[in-house]
Amino acid sequence: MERTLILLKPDCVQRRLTGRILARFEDKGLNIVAMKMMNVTPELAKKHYAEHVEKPFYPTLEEFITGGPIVAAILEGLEVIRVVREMLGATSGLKAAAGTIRGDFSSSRQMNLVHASDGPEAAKREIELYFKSNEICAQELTLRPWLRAGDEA
Ligand code: FUP
Repeated sequence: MERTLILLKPDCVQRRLTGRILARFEDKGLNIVAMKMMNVTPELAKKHYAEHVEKPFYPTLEEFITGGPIVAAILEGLEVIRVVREMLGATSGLKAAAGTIRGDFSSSRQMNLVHASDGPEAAKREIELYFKSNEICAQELTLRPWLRAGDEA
């Protein structure tokens, strides 16, 4: 079982898409094991986007991600890191395939609604950046036997 960090970014919250987008992850059968609304500070933004801090687009990216509240959550499921990235689609909403979250709801490269960890190392680092261990509510859903077969781990 794998975990990934998602951020419903300020555009998602402002456009009142939070519920609809969380519903897509719930519909898929993923487990929400932690979730909170919060503000991203410039310090947190620089840690989160460490690989982009020196890039020309970083100042507007920081302005955007700190510009309003976000909803951070940890999703759990089999191969969840890849599954969630595929559900989001390509980084730019203009390039993301129809049927993906960005393809259906975004027409922007920056305002692409949702962040998701892009690999196991990023997931570990980002989960620790946004959540303390006592904020994670590990749980086994009662409908688990109806989501996948017992031998699917
Ligand atoms: P992703 O992994 O899909 O979130 O995308 P990246 O790590 O490549 O980029 C991180 C964020 O920077 C994206 F959400 C979009 C933003 N970005 C820009 O604003 N301008 C760019 O030219 C590239 C990325």
